[in-house]
Amino acid sequence: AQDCQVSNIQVMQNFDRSRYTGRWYAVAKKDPVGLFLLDNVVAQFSVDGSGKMTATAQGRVIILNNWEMCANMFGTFEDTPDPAKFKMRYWGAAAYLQSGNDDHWVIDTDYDNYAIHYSCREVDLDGTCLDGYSFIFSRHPTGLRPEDQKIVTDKKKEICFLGKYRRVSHTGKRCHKSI
Ligand code: FEN
Repeated sequence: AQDCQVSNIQVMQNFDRSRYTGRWYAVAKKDPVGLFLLDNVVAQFSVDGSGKMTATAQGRVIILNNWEMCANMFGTFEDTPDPAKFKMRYWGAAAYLQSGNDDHWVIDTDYDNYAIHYSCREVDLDGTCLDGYSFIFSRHPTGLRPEDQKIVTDKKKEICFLGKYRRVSHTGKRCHKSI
């Protein structure tokens, strides 16, 4: 059922950004090429008075000379005709963190337990994704509920990233308060 064409990827129907607000723990991630967040990734989504979505993310990074740092990232979202597809401008609180402008698609969520995010940075000549990243989010710091795992596995397959994820640990040097 999947041809791995980025343009054919199904996203969340009738995405409701207000139900998506609040804290999400990254439980797994597929990394892009280049610099990224290592582990202990937590995102916090908000919707402001005018309905615009914004988010912050914290995560651990290791910079030159094996310095462990907590990266504080910020994102603002530009709407598109599809309510589940956004353009995200992002930047870091510290100057050494890379900034950019990525697609930000919500593939699936039940709002209360799990969410699957997808971003393709570079589409190949054949229409598949050459460089992209994805987060599996949970509302629970302990991970996904067993009943959500099959849904998530099926969606990983649909976005052609199955087998490319690493678990995101939330142990050791934590970058956010109260888990
Ligand atoms: C997302 C949803 C919530 C808001 C935001 C999200 C995306 C975050 C991104 C982070 C990128 C981090 C980078 C780190 C970096 C989707 C969770 C904003 C896209 C680019 C290093 C590592 C090592 C070094 C320098 C910098 O720059 N890391 O020496």
